[in-house]
Amino acid sequence: MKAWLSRLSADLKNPPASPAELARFELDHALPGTAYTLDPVPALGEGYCIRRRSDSSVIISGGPTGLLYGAYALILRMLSGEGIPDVLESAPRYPLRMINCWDNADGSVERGYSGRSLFFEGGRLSYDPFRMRELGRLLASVGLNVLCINNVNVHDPAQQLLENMLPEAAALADLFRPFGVRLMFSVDFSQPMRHGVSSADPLDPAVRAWWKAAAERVYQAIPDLAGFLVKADSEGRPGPFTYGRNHADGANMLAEAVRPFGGVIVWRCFVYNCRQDWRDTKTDRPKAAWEHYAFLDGKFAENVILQVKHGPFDFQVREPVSPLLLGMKQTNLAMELQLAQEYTGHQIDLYTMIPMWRELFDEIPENNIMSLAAVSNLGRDENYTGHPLAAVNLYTYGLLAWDPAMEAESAVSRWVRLTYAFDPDQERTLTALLLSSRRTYEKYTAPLGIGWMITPHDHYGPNPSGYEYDLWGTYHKANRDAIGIDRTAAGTGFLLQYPESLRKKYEDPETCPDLLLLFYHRLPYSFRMKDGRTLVQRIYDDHFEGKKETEAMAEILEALPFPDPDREIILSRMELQKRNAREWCDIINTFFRRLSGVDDLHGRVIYD
Ligand code: GCW
Repeated sequence: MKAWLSRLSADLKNPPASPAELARFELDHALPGTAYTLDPVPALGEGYCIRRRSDSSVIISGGPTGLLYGAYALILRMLSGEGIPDVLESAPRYPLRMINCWDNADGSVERGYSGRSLFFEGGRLSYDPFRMRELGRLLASVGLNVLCINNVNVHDPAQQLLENMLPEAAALADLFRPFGVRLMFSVDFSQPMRHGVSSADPLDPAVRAWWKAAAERVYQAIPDLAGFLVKADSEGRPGPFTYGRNHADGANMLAEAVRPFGGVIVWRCFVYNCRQDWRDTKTDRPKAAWEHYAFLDGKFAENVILQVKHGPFDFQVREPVSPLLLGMKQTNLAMELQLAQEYTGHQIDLYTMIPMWRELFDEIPENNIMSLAAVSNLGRDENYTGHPLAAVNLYTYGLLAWDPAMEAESAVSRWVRLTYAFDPDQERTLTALLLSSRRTYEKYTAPLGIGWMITPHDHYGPNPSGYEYDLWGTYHKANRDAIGIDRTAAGTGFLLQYPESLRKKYEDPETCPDLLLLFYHRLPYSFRMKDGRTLVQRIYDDHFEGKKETEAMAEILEALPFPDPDREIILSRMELQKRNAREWCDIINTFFRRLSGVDDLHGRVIYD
């Protein structure tokens, strides 16, 4: 079973070429016997309006892609048994709803847990056109409209996307076009230097000319390319800093090159010192993005979008919202999420993300961000997401990118209904399990917002001090009395980057939410939590609970009637998750008991 896709029955061997014709094609196959009219209203753009008439036929009005989105909305609601109200009007909140693939030209996928790349193999584009259409359908059915196909770390020969690989990339764009999905490419900031230009300095006229010519060539081949995605001056990637320029200089130079063609530059803000000395207590990595970008607010061209990871660190299980997403009012911002479960269980452990995303959206004012991006969890595996239940993250991401007010429970239960033919009790059981899975994972891994107690590099399984004496700026500084870094004004001052209301809430350990305590504060193990428990007891309790909940989840999954091959994959991965939860629980608890010398109040087993 391929997520909700199996509910769409039209054969994609030779689908129509335009979104509106595709809408008709999908409707005729998925809802035979339903009388409908497609009513093109260009002004509705990507939006649609579905109205039921008295004779129970329906009329779908919409712009060119709106008709397709309306068709999918109708089909999926009917097939899930949800049905439609008399009038259903909808339009996406964000114009760009992006998927960022970290696929390399050699066919590997950075942080990929679903098999090899869907697009590349052996240094060239290599794809199955049928699967590309299926992927187009998968994305369009939840309203996603931009697909960046290559890794932000642009390794050789991925630069060729702008050159030798361009004709094949144009053919790929043709496959996605009927689905309203536009391609995007990650580009290497130093690319002109491969062509005899002596620098990549954004203010050098030769560099500017090179990018203009490159953009012209690329847009001639793919006129609707969404634009370029750039990781610059980050983790060894080239960028404007080499030339004493700032990131507005760099981004605006590229923006000028793509502007005539309606393209955008999505510029990532994941910039920090990844060669920090652990002895250095002045540098505090979460402060980095703000320090690099906040002072440039208002200096970026109109077609630049700064893409900011949702938290100030890097996709940890729990982080506060990045202050940059709250602070840059004169700049187009995109929030970057990560569907790939890099730190969150490698698509082995269950981790449904929408409860976490809800917390983020509830913290960010409505108008602060204009686009969303998510790192892909897709790959060449038959089911696309490795773990069949990881597809819930792609589906709910699409729903949220369309409507950020979407409620977690209804989004997840819709996915369950579309994916499995369960009875209502089973549906509720699986929905509840998925919704609780993030909290469970959080409980058995690094405690209370401290992050980073994961095995270095690979990022699966526990290693409490694996990053402690390393150069990535991710330290917990646990000693026999206390743990954490003081990020208040009295400490590193990170909290000063927040608006006052949030700063106030977080700066006092008494008002700071428990689950973020160790992100902001250095606290003794004897610190009293709001419910009276000590910090260290809370850590023990969470870990024992996380392990127990995982065992309970395994029993629940075993009892649900998943079809094959899902059942086999789900149950075998659950065995691995149980082992992982046990390992985390025992190692983290042992780590804290050895340091603190404090026993568990309830006498449970913690190792010496
Ligand atoms: O956390 C790091 C990941 C890298 C990734 C980087 C980024 C694509 O471990 O694999 O590189 O983030 O987001 O650029």
